[in-house]
Amino acid sequence: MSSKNSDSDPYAGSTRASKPKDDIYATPLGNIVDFQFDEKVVGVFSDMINRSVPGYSTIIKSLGILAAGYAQEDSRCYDLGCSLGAATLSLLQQVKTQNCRFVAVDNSSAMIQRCREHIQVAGFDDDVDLVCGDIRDINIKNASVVMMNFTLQFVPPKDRMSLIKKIYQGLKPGGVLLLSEKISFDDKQLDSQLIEWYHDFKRANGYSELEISQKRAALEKVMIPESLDCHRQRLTEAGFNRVNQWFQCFNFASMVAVK
Ligand code: GEK
Repeated sequence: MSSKNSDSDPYAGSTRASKPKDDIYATPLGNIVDFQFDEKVVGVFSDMINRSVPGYSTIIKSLGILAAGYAQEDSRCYDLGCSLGAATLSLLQQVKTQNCRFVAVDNSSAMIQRCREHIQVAGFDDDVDLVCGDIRDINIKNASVVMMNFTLQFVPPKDRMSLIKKIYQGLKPGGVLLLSEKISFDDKQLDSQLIEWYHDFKRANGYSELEISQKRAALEKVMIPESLDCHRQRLTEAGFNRVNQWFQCFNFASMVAVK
């Protein structure tokens, strides 16, 4: 895999590289509807995720570096819940293994459309299969790398075990699942403290109290965080040999699970 885009910005070169500001929750909304990855969100997504996920750009860059150590010849690398393709682009820039096929999946057609533009502008369209579909329904096979970068938290908890088992089955021996999630803490005091620090992070990034509270209400039923212990137990029960946490900033964590 040749590195066609050496810039640290995964979307560098894209005509859509500018980041329109996320002001979706800046004015009072009478009725707060459940959060959706629709056209409106897609238009501001790059700004939204960079200002809302602590360590996001570090995680994206690190995913490429980690994946490069696990990608196997003649295998597939999956990005489940790819959004605009930031993690896929990081892998495309870092993975040098021969005959790797990249599969990026998202169930938001608006995301997939914009992701396609980013992949094309970066010159990687021949290397990536873009799938608009639910990650609970797709087949995973011959995989050496599977990424779920802040996606599992949007899958209903009752479906998470079967999804993790499916990923495990689709991975080759020595393959890896790279999982990032917002996390909760069983200790209520600690949980509240981490949420408060996280809100401080959002304030420092320019979000108002109104934006923070309205977004929180919109996500309440849609994004369900779990504890690190819960993730570890599920991954181990699914069969993963080694589970390690490699990153945490406030209540956001990244794990690596090896088959
Ligand atoms: C990144 N990984 O930039 N099937 C397919 N896609 C889904 C599903 C599902 N069941 N549920 C949610 N999504 C990205 C960021 S964002 C995280 C991931 C966030 C998709 C959804 O459409 C969205 O694009 C993505 O998962 C979650 O590294 O916004 O906090």
